Formats: sequence, C-alpha cells, structure tokens
Amino acid sequence: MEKKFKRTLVTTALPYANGPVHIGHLAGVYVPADIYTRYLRLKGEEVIMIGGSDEHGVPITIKARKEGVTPQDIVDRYHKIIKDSFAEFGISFDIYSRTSSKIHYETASDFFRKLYDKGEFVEKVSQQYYDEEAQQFLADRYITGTCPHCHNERAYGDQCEACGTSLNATDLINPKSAISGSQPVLRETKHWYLPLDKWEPYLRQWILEGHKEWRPNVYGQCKSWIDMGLQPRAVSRDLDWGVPVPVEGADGKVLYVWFDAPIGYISNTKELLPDSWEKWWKDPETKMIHFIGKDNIVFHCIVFPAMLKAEGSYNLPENVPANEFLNLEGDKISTSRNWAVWLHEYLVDFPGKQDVLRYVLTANAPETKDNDFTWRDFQARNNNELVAILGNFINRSVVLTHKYFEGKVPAAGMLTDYDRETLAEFANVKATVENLLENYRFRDAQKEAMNLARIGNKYLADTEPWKLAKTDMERVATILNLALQISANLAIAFEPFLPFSAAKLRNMLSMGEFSWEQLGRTDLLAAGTQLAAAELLFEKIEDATIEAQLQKLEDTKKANQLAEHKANPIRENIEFDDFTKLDIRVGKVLECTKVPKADKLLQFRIDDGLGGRTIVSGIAKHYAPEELVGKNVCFIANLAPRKLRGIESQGMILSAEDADGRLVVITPADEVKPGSEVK
Ligand code: B3M
Ligand code: ZN
Repeated sequence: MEKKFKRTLVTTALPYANGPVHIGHLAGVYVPADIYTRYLRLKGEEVIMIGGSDEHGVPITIKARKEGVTPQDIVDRYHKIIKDSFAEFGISFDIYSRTSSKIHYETASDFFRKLYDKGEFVEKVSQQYYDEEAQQFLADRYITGTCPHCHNERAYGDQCEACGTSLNATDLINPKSAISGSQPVLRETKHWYLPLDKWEPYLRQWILEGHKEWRPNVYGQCKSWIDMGLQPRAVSRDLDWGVPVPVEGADGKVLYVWFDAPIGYISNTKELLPDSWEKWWKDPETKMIHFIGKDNIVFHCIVFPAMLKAEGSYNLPENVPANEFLNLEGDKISTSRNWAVWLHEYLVDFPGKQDVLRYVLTANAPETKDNDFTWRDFQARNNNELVAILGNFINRSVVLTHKYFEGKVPAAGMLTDYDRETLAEFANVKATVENLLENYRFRDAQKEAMNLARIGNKYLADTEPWKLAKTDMERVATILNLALQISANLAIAFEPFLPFSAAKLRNMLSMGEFSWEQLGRTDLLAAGTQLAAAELLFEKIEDATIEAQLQKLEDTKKANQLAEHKANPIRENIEFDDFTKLDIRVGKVLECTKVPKADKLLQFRIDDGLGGRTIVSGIAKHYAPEELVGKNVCFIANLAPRKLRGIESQGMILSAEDADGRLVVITPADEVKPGSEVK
C-alpha cells in the first residue's frame, strides 16, 4: 500500500559557496526539484522547496587563504552569484538561505548538543598531522605528498586524483603542509564520532527492505555501503571556520561540514516558517524528498538519516532521487579545469533563453546513467523541437486566429472523426505525465508534454485550415478552436518545465486562473476570448553561435595545456651525444604477471631479439597483465640492472604520463622486429 501524505518538503543539495554554479548543478538537482515542486503547486498541494548555500568546509578556507581574504568574504561573494543564477533560471525556492546565518549556527549547535547530551556520540583520540610553523592541525586537503599506490607526487591527504584511491593523510609518503610547506608532525586530538554501526540494522531494514522503489543507482549504492559494514564517522574537525563544537574543552574545533550542512535544510525551513517549521519535519504526514547528485548519496541516505534517528523526533526522507553526472562535450565537468558551462556566463551569451537550457538539460537528464551535454545537441533540440514543434504550433494557431477571427477564439462547430481521434490522443496526457512526475522520471515526462505539441502540429498540418479559409470558415473555426485548446493545455503542461515560456503563452492566450486539474480538457478557452498579439516563444540558434561556444571550450583546453606545460616545463637542452648514450629498443611482451605483494609492479618477459629479458615496471595500476601480452613496447636496453622486490629488472619500459598521472605504454605504430633500435 502506498502511503498517503498531506504535504511535501522538497530539499535541494546546498551547493558549496566556493565557486559559481554550472549546468551540472542545474541538471543534477535544481531543475528536477523545480519541476517537481512546480507540478505539486500547480496541483494545489501543500509543498515547499528549501535551498541554500553550503558555506563551510576546507575548500572555502583554502580559497580564502590563496586570495588573502576571509572565508566570509569568499562565501559572501559566491552566495550572491549562486542565488542570482538560480533566480534567473526560475528555480522557485521558497527560501534560498545560507549556512553562515545566525539561525543555522544555533540550529546546528543545538542539534549537536542534543545528541551529545543523549550520549549518541563516541569520543576518540587520534593522531593527526599538525603544522608546527602555522600552529594548527591540518585538514586532509591541506596535506600533499606521494601516493603509496601509484607514486603520484601530487596526492592529497584524502585522495589521490591520479589513481582515484581514497587515502588517509598518514598514508602519504613525504607529507607536506600546504600552508607552510613544512613537514607536519603527528599530534593527538579528540573528536566526536557518530556510531553508524549502531544504526546499521535499522538502516538496512529501512532502506533495503522498506525502500525497494528507490532508483537502482541510489539503492545499489546504499546496499554496497551497508554490506561493507558501517563505521563510526567523525563529526568534528580541527578548523577555525565552521560551527564551533558546543561542549567544554572543544576550543579550535568545529562541526564537520557534512554534519552541519544537512541541518541547513532544517535551519532554512525555520527561517522561512518560524512558527510552523516543525510540522514540515516532524509530522509523519509530511513527505520529505532530497534532490541531490550521486556523490551525495551516502550522506543523505545513511549519515543524515542516522543523525535524525539519533535525535529521535524527525522524519526520514521518503525518497532520494539522486542523479548521475552530466559531462560536457565528452569530458567530466571540472571547476578547477574550468570545464563547464557557467550559468552566469550562459545568461550573458543567451539572454532570455533560460527555458532552452532547462529543456535541454531535462531532455538529457542523467537520471539513470551519466550523460553528455554537447552544444550541437543543444542547438538541435532548440531548432528541431522547441522551435519546429512547440513554437511553430503555437505560432500558427495564434497567427491564424488573428488572421481569420480578429484574434478572438472562434466557437467550435461539429467535430469530424479526425477531430475526435486527435482529442482521444491527448486525453491521456495528464495521467501519463502525472505518473512519470510522481516517479521522478522528468525526462520522460517532458517528452510526453512535447508529444502534446506534436499532436497539435500534426493536426494543423493534416487539416490545413489556411486552405479552407476561402470555402469553409465554419470548419476553420472548429480547427482553430481545437488548436487553441491544445495550446492552452500546453501552457499548463509546460509550466513545471518551461516556466518562462508557459507564462508568455498564457499571456498570449489571455488565460486567467489555471490548474493542473484542467489538463486534458477542451474548454479551457471560451469562445470570444480576445488573444494578445502573437509572440515567438523560441527562435532558431545559428551555427555561428554554437561555434563560438565550441571555440570558448577549445580555448579553455589550450589554456589548460599551457598551464600544464608551465607546471611541467621542458628540461634544459642536451647534446646529441647524451641522447645516443640511451639504447632504446622495441620488444614484444611474451608474458606479464603481477608481482606478489607489490600492488604497483608488473613483471614482464620480453622478446628483445637476443634471447629475452625480464623487466619489472610500475604500471600495475594502469594495466591488467593480460592486456599487454603480445604488444610491442619500447624499453631502455642499457639501463644498469637493478633488483625490485627480489627480481632483477633488466631495463625500463617507456610510457607516457598525462597531467593526472595516468600512464600509457608507448608502442610502435606498426609491427617491427623485436630488438629494433629506436632512434
Ligand atoms: N555542499 C556537496 C556538494 O555540493 C555539499 C552538499 C551539501 S547538501 C546538505 O556536492
Ligand atoms: Zn595514486
């Protein structure tokens, strides 16, 4: 039995206020949440949508330090940019606030204190890196060093971005403080931990038994976390930016950003509704839905629910429709590489075209797998769908009404069989779209709405009222009446998806009050209603506009290459004689195996044209042994032999290393005899 709820609380992930927002944010969280909320409002349901900026966390302090300003300066700057971008795109938050607000500090602090008083935390002392020069503990991100797995020298204390392994700062070889550059020392420090292990049986039951309807990607991630066994999680940090830990003897300690951020949903609800916020969080008849991206699943499905459960008086989410990632032109969106379409820039380049981006992002929403945004697809969807189908249909209907009926909705006469068939086709649009929206399938829902325009377009193309105008005005009146009724339906159906265009359309059709329930009806516009002047809803996007965007991305790529070159410049010139000292040869890989207990090393048997040799190479993270067997490789043949893990390595296999530390073995472009020299 599906549960019945009275109202819906929609929360949207709080973006970090350390940079502007891009299309990935919009596609992953804010457009789907906005569609859902607008739909519920249109149905007359009780709903609020909560948003805000996440203003804590180490990256913000790093950025502030780099720029020589305070963290508050940083978050003030980006909170404004982010908030403005969302408003421009019609994301209809009931409140968009921030976690540096007073009410949030109080709420987060009280929440921690309640758990503390109930004995819901465990205290643990651990060893953590301390920078003696800067006199402070170092967050994992503030420590760099060599990755113990792939030997990338630019690994961070929490993760190596070259091989993707998540690390503890104490795993790093040669750790260095990013603040002073000095070598940090280990010191004891006390922190509070939320014992997730205690909640494991509850979470297992609640999610794995109780919420089988969650998206497979969300359910699957939860299952694998729970099956791995949940560990206590530290909820405090040694840092001077954040909500202070509200207990004695916790000087210099703040709440971990992932502890305070989700409480931001509560603080922002309180700020919006100081007198009635509690019913939105504690009344079991409220349905809470978290809209987030896939990298936030564990915090919203496991950690935050455990916090709420530990507190004891709050509801848990009913669903967490997390999206996968949106890529840009085949590459991962990256703030640091500036590989993104920034919303504030889009607004300058495409003024008034917010709905176009909303449409394309929903049409391509990464609901079940990662998806790609390309400018060519953006252009095609605009020109072939928004302009050619939706815009064209509306325009024809309104223009013809002006032409033949002085802009007044004509009364319909007798319906033909074909008219009735058309009506039958769109009679079920409401039920279909509704069902898809209730199940968080926004891209299919939008497709169905578009189908309605397709039906209308086809109807006009088939009935050709412009040809009948001379002979049968009564028939023209019926056709246009029907076309205008379909247009009015479109104004309702598209309100959640394309709010700006839907408003324009309602204005054109002189529609007053409207609601979702009217969808599917053919009496939305009374005969005699005076339409406003026809206005184009969408316009064609030219090739040159798209090429300019592609050029912008090309320039970004070039700038990144240049920066990479600066970080890794060409070494000083050498003489030809220096080069000829190197004896590089081609060899064929005969065998390749893993070196036991060395997760980096592969052992090769190479046909070198001289009876064969053994080479040990540190590329195990990049290749499975069987991938290389039979390949021709290049190797240094006269490198003095040396022992690695007890195996004598007679040479070195050459590979290329990219900026991320990925290794790719060099192979000749054509088949050559083993032993051939490389010059
Ligand atoms: N700020 C992470 C993110 O933007 C984080 C979300 C908080 S939601 C409570 O991916
Ligand atoms: Zn690594």
